[in-house]
Amino acid sequence: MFWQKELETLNRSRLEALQLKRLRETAARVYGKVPYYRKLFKNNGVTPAHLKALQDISKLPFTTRDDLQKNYPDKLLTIKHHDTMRLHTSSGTTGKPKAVFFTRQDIDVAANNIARCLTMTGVTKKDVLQNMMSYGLFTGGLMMHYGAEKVGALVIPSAIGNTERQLMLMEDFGTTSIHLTPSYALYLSDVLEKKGREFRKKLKLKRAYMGAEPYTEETKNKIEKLLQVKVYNSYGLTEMNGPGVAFECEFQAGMHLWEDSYIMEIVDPKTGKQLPDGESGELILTTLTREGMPIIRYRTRDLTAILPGKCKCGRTHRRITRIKGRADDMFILRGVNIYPQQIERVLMSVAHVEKNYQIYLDANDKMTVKVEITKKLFDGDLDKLKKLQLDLTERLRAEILIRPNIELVEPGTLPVSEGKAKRVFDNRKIY
Ligand code: DLL
Repeated sequence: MFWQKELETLNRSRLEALQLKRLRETAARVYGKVPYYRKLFKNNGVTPAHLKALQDISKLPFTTRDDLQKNYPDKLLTIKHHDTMRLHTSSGTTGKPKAVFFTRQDIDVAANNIARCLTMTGVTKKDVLQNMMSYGLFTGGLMMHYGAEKVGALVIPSAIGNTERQLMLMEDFGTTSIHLTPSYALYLSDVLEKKGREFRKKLKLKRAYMGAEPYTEETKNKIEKLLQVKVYNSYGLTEMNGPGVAFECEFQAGMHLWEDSYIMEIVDPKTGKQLPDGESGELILTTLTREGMPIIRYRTRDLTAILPGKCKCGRTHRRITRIKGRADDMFILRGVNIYPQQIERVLMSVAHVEKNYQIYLDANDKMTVKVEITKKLFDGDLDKLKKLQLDLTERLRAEILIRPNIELVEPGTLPVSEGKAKRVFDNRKIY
């Protein structure tokens, strides 16, 4: 099923012509209205007039997470503050978050892309979609909500948590589709299993849209079996409107990325050089329809590849593979994006803690931080250690919103690495 058949199946030459037109408009807009972008363009010796063909995008500068943070809160806006309608921020950045503003039109385009995603997997106005992602600054709640409403489905904004109540709502209101993170899906499966087969038979559940975190094909298969649903992969990021950037269709052979809204490139994460379809590298995205805060060549740091060839569904928008990893050291734990530097900053602000630390993530989504204490404290009394442990736990919880286990270790126990230290030991096998 199609939401906008003509646009979704537009032949490649028309689609690329549309991309070029929109790229030129977007480049002219940021060049004319955002001093920071004008400076970046000038540093690259380029103006919007250099964009003669789609390939000329490689002449434009990249935008990084750092650029967004430097321009916090609103210096990348191309319009007046009062013409924006909504703010979302990305979780887990060191220091200030990445703030993204939306106009009415921007929200409408984002919701429309989500409507395409849901429709291609069979959702209609007869469906009931229970949105189990947090509502708030995170895009997984509100953006999906708007997209599902556009289709006309009944949306239950249940948000994450309170699993017994989630199951009650599913039963009472005949939920057919759920939207959730893989980590919450695993938890939900556990609770559902405990309720027994008879309870599952009462539910009308058919599909689960899963994203916001990396997960493997194995996890997907496991959840399909436990929840008895079809799981569709959904990729997106706050900087690019949140969910609805790329999504699996009914054939589930990669995720279609909506190329009339974004130009995608795959580059070598080290050199920034473009790679051909089929090769893995870092995904770079340029917004083509954003009014309030367009972003040029954004370095997502997500590793993937463009799948060559046509999809059986007839859509011409190319597909990307499941996300294969990150080009930086960010990890996502229970839906929260975390950078090791955040943890480091907290540890370094506390007395009696050495510079060396390690972060362990285990299969049950638990996080343990091993922290070396100073020699001086090690000679001291044990009560002091308990206090320090508690203090560190609380401070970290306030920073990353997750309560870690703190393991204090003797000075000199953690290996001192030569070169780049390995801080994160991810035993969850998610890629
Ligand atoms: O996670 C937006 C979203 C909400 C996507 C709901 C899908 C569903 P952020 O919090 O900004 O936004 O995190 C974006 O999450 O750069 C990836 O590293 C990761 N990510 C998102 N979806 C997937 C996925 C939302 N399907 C970051 N597979 C991205 C792997 C994903 N990683």
